[in-house]
Amino acid sequence: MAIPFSRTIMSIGYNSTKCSQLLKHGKILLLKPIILKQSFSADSSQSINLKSVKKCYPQPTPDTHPTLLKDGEISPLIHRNEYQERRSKLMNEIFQASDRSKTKVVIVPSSPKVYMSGKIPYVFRQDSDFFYLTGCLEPDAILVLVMKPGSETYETTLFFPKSDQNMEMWEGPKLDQLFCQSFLGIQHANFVSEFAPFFSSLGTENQLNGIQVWRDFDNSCPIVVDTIKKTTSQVKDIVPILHYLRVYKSKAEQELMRKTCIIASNAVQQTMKVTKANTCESQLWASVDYHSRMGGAQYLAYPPVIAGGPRANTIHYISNNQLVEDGDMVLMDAGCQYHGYTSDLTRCWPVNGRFDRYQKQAYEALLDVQVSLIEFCKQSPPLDILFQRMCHLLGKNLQEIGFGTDSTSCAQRSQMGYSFCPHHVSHYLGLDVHDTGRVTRNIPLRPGMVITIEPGVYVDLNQKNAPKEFHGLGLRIEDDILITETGVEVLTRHCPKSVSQIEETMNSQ
Ligand SMILES: [Mn+2]
Repeated sequence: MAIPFSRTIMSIGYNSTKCSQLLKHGKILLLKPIILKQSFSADSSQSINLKSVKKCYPQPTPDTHPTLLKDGEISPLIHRNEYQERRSKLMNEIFQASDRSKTKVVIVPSSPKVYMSGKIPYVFRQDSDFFYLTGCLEPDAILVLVMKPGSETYETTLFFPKSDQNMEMWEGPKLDQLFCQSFLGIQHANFVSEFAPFFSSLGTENQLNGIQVWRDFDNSCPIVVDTIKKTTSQVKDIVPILHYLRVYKSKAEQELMRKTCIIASNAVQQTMKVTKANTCESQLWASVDYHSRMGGAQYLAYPPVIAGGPRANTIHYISNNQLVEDGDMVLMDAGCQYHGYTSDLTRCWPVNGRFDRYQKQAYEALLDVQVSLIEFCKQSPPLDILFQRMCHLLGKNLQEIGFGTDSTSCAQRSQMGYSFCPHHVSHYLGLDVHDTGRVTRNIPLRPGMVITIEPGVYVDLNQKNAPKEFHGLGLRIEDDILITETGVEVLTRHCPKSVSQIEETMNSQ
């Protein structure tokens, strides 16, 4: 999914001193052992045999889903210890960034349940920051981490909604204290109704101005906002720190990213094969959705863009309700979500299975840019430098196939590249499609980051700067890239990309 270029400008503008400090913290995290610990041993929670006392759980466990989860895992491939480590890393950052004489309180709510009408809920999607810290899939809960002055440990509490027999009859098992402590490895668990009294008691104990609150500003959970407003005005945003942790993927997360990219690559490839003239874009949507779910994904990560012919010039075209025609190209931008982790892939192919001369020329000019940029990632450029390079390379390649004029200068070529691709060429990828949006795009790429590389070329029907044979053509090629110690790994490499691979796929059974 392409991201508007204007957001990049905003991210450059975002307090660069603060960003470099955070980056420094990011480096510390990678090099320095974690000093803070949750103030109880994870082993103590494991001594309770959940299986012996409880048969129904609100989310998959190794008992109920042994093919999905190994012992100790809260979500596929992510062990309870990794979730605890993430919380400790976060508190380590807070410890270093705040006044040590104050009680530090970190509050991260889950997503609320949202209804489309009456009692009909939307498909629930967990808040990415809350999921990153807990692995918990339930709505309307609140995670609270408290560190007292002078202490090098912290206490963890999960507040969860009270349920009853009637609610569980309709909606299934809900969170309870035993599940929070034994399965999620959270130290204390209590009802959401106890959140406000708990918070007030911290104030009484330490005097109101003795509390430093760090809240998730991206999640305006009313209970949290109202409670804090009444108690203290010293509130900071936890999101930038969390995003700097999330931007580096652990080994387990890298494996999940591999998996989600393989599923999406296959789903797009299968959809190429069923494309023919007069297929509706919505049917191609159904195909990519079907193959993603059959491949193990839970659902598509975002409304896909499936655009036949000139509709590809609408960058976020998601109506997907027209027929694709013989002689046109189709652009598909789709990705799936695999146990929280998203892929983001774009391919273009000719509806009739053969590129014509001009489609091939423009496609190969763009592909050359995309491949060069992936190679350039080995030099660890920031995303914004990748964008500048894209403008230059795209302008040069387009000039070679007749765009602009022969006298177009080097600077004008970059400007021309930008005019034909007005969106950014890259964003971070992970739990969110446009992942860790509070991390600037002007820091060098480092091992563990996952990014997209997605140059495009959009030639509208009235474009004066392009030969008329290209008018109406809209193309984008997008891969997902893991930055490794030795270079790059193209996670979506299994999806056909060259002209010959695409034609071969479309003309095989
Ligand atoms: Mn994208």
